[in-house]
Amino acid sequence: MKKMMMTGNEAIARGFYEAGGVLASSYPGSPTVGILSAVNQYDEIYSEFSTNEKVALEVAIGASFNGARAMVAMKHVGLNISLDPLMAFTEIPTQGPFLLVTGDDPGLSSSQNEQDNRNLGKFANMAIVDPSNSQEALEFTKKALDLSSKYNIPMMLRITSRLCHSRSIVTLNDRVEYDIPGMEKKPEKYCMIPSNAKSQQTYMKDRLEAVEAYAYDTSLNIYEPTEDKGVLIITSGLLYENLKELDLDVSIWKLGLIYPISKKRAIEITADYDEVIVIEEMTPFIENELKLMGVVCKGKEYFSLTGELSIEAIEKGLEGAAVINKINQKTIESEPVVARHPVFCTGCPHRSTFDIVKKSKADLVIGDIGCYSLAALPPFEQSNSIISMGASVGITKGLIKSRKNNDKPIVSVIGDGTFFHSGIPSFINLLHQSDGEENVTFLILDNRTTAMTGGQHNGSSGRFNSKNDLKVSIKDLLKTIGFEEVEEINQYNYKKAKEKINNAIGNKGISIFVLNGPCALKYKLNKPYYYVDPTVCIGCRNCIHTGCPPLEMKKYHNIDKLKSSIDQDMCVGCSVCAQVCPVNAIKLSTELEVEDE
Ligand SMILES: Cc1ncc(C[n+]2csc(CCOP(=O)(O)OP(=O)(O)O)c2C)c(N)n1
Ligand code: SF4
Ligand code: SF4
Ligand code: SF4
Repeated sequence: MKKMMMTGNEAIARGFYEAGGVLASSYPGSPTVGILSAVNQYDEIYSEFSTNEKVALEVAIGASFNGARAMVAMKHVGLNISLDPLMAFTEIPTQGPFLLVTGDDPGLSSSQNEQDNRNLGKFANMAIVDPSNSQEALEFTKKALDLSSKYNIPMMLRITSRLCHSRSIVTLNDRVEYDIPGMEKKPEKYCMIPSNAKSQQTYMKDRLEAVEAYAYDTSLNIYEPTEDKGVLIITSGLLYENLKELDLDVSIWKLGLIYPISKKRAIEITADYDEVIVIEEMTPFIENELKLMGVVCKGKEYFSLTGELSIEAIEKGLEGAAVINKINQKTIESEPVVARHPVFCTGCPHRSTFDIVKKSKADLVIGDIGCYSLAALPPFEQSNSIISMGASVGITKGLIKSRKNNDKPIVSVIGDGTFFHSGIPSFINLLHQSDGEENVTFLILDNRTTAMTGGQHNGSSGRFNSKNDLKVSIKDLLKTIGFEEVEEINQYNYKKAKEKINNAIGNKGISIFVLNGPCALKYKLNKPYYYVDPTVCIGCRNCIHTGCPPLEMKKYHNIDKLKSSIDQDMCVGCSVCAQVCPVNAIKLSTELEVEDE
């Protein structure tokens, strides 16, 4: 049998392939973005990054209605915007096996919040599996689809960031094909009007009870008893692997199916022990489930409600619970990680925008989610709020409609990806709402990609999916919606962009600019480099304050004062530093070559 090293994300993709998956949809977001990229290699599966998570979910629902095996994957917060269709869909007995993969992010490695979607899975009456390694990610994907098929229940596979990205060996199997029966013509089942929906409530309860009965001796859960019946640890997911690293002589009940848990089995197993400790990240989900069953256990008394539970954190928690002294322990010490501050890439188009905004008279800058969120950090520090994708426009409206000193200028920022994801309704909500007294400058940063999540295509990329070309002009769209004045600006033309943005900030009314510098990384900006003439440089550091990585102050031979310099191997020639220099000390290398000749 073939074996391969795979990340958790790749293993889920493989599991879906082997399980006869037909359609996989997603919206990019860490940590699950890699699932769809991996699914893409399997020709048997139709896959798409949809416009947002709600649309992705709806596409997967359509395939499931058709009787096909469907999967939708999203980051944890994506589930929030999908919740409306999800809550109605999960009431319906599942036709085609359906799997929702949620990527939770304990420790917020790349998210605006920590959110434990096990609670949302339960809230939506789904059964939930929680794999511990890549092999389980593959197997649980297949098993979840089988359970969905057997019990007509929509399944959730919950995975966390570290497992999505870490690699371990998986065994591969062949794909199994299933018939696709087509959508049943049963409006009483699929039309969720009150009279139809009422009966589904009982059905949801029944099918969860059936899965709970299955959970009694499921192979998804592993019970590892030891001789000593002092302590039982109950855990799931990657934490099981972390716990095993401690090499403790202690009984473990590892749950793979974390909801519903078999009450009968939980009571039977825990009854043998003096003490039951639950180890889980974020909320006390398993702990509360057990307590509802009457099982006496402890968990969050010893383990943090926030962040990842590393091997050290588990060890510390078990020490706090006075468990670790009762058992022989092996301390693992991990290397400290050196923190690096995130910055815009070399030549990033967002750099000039925020340099302009920083030097402007803007009173507030309302940010949004994308690479441009980095503007909240040094050297720019230009964001007064960042909440969730697409929220900036609505928040801006709330501010202007509730302010007395309304003429204080606001700059409101949104990227193209975020505009298409959820910004459009907010712009419509703003239409014809201006009394001319407010002062808002909207900057739509159209870098023609969804850059922060790895450069996926979106409506303005010019290639929306692998088959069809699509280039939605944000300017034309906003004009069609009804905004009369929308202007495009080239962000790399710093001086012109600065003049227009400052002019808008200096005047009342709503101004909308689409700033259209392509993402330097995705579109591989690579122009002749710039260099600093130290004899002209006055050391003012204007260029340094743009934060472009090739720039640094250095000591030149025979010059006392520190002067700026550019690492020519790194510079991609965007010209922004040259344009902010007050004395034209930064010059284009091609000119240098001409001079040399
Ligand atoms: C609801 C939700 N889904 C997905 C994400 C992950 N995510 C972070 S930024 C981003 C898109 C950013 O694209 P864009 O607005 O074009 O900005 P860019 O990164 O290109 O500058 C996405 C999808 C998220 N934060 N929230
Ligand atoms: S990925 Fe693109 S948009 Fe993001 S920081 Fe880099 S150049 Fe800028
Ligand atoms: S020209 Fe200046 S700002 Fe642009 S990439 Fe080179 S060093 Fe950075
Ligand atoms: S902006 Fe110009 S003068 Fe100022 S430090 Fe940079 S190169 Fe020197």
